[in-house]
Amino acid sequence: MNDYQPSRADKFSFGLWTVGWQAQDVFGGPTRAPLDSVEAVHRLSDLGAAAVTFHDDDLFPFGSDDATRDHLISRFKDALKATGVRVEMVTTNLFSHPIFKDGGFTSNDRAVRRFAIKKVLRNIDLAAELGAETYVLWGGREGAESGGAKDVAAALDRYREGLNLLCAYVRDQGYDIRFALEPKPNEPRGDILLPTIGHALALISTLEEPDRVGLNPEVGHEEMAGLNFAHGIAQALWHGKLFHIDLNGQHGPRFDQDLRFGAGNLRGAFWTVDVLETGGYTGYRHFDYKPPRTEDYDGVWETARACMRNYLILKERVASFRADPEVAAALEAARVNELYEPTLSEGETIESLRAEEFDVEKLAARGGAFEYLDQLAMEHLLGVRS
Ligand SMILES: [Mn+2]
Repeated sequence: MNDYQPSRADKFSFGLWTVGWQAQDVFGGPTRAPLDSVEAVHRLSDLGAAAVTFHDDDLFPFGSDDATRDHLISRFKDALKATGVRVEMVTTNLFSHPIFKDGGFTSNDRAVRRFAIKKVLRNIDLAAELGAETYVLWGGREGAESGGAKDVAAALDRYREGLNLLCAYVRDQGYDIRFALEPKPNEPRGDILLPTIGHALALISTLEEPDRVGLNPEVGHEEMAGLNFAHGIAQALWHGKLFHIDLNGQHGPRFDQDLRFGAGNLRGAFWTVDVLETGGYTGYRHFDYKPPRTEDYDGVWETARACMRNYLILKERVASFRADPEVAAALEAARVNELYEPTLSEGETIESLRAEEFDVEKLAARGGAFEYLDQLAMEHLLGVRS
């Protein structure tokens, strides 16, 4: 009997800002007291997480003097050492302080852009010191509310310039760090630059060192735009660009809900786990969610436990779907395997294809047999087949 108890080998990871979110929102102040990063590390370790991640400002307040910063980093390191929890990813807060109200890398104000890059560089040094292999860039404030305020082409020039600078810095320092861009369509800005996986992939292809930069897609961010997350990460994997992932839950197009993983679009979560477990992703299963405002800290730890438990339950359900002989037959009937065959045979010329006669009516009349296959998936997800 699977007890869905996570172990370090499952590579579950949490942002300090997730369990540490004090639950302030647009309409009201915090409902929870601040959470000490040291306690977060210990509690997540007890629950079975393997790693934590953070923004610079999660660990030491914006503007901390060096002594305060060093002290807070030092006690955090002690907690890592005591628990065996590691830091796998680090990121920069370029969105909370008012200086970033028009963005960091793409602010119209050149001095703000220079300050933003300086802030990232200092935190990359810390990321390298802590052994993080991924550095995430979420440009939540890179965008606009109105048409005339942002020249998008110029903003993309500056975005690219910033990324090229960071890549050169990491190369020159010899750091073993890759960057991962996190797309989001809107919120906090009215319209954010690099709104989807596809937009971000296109920008990466124009960089001086594209191999150093990939993606950190987030479930809710794609689903806010009505997109299919499993398809998005499958394409990112196909490009060799799924460097990291943010797992959470979302109920379709609306504000960013940041629910625990498995809540919201459950069928989407099933196919997401299917892609991660069968598509060759070897990175951390990172949760970026917000325990709802209704919860006290008992509720917070329950959501963290549930993120990992839901992942392991879905992993088991996906494995049972993939191992079912009836599913294998249904995949065959749905011609899913035929898609692996190249459309032209080896050595075949386009002339033989042009010479071929097709029975169009017969081909058009063929059923796909996709619904039976999908029903089998649903029944595995619902736990009535094993
Ligand atoms: Mn995220």
